[in-house]
Amino acid sequence: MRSKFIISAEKVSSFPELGVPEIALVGRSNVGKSSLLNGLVGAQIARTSRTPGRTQLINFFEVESKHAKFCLADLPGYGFARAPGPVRARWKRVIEAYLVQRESLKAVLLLLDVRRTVSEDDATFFEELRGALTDRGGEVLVVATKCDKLSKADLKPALHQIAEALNLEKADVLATSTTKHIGLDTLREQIESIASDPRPMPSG
Ligand SMILES: Nc1nc2c(ncn2[C@@H]2O[C@H](COP(=O)(O)OP(=O)(O)O)[C@@H](O)[C@H]2O)c(=O)[nH]1
Ligand SMILES: [Mg+2]
Repeated sequence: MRSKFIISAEKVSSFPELGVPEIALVGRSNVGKSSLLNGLVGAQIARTSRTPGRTQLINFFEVESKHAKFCLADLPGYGFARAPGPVRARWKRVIEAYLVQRESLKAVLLLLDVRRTVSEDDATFFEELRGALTDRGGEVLVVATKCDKLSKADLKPALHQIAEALNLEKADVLATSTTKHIGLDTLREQIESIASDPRPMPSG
């Protein structure tokens, strides 16, 4: 799989026009977005960090595999409690502009830390995302991250909790770990299948 960093953009006018289907990663700061992106493409192209809330930009990466050519967009983390109001408000504007105006967007991966209880904010955000995506023929994939951090006995109920909070079937929550390479092949296949779907996106 070949991958390369394209651009960091903070406003709609700097989003790249790549002419390929796009899949975005969203989730709270520190949930593992950049790590998952690196795990999916098998290269350290997205910067990971121990300091939450640093990326306020959308980072675009172009990926080409045997089966598909697509773009991955690493979105800034949402919901960091310590961020001042204006920062959160700005985040919301950037994300909303992105979701509404990004015609090539085919799917959003919503990442949730498997150890955290899904909050009402998370559930609301999921519903909003799903509404925005299904309106345009896209989809939201729910990805539980850092599954290596729980014992086998604790993992099952944790995944169940996520599914229940979002009104999903258990099978709709994909368990992943970048450190233990869990779920990455499955997710990669799902992304490639979405990216190579010849059905055109509804326009407008
Ligand atoms: N144990 C474990 N740690 C992870 C995993 N994914 C990410 N991390 C760690 O979580 C921290 C935040 O990851 P990062 O990808 O930068 O999160 P982002 O802010 O959502 O982009 C880093 O210290 C990563 O090494 C995982 O699957 N397992
Ligand atoms: Mg990141």
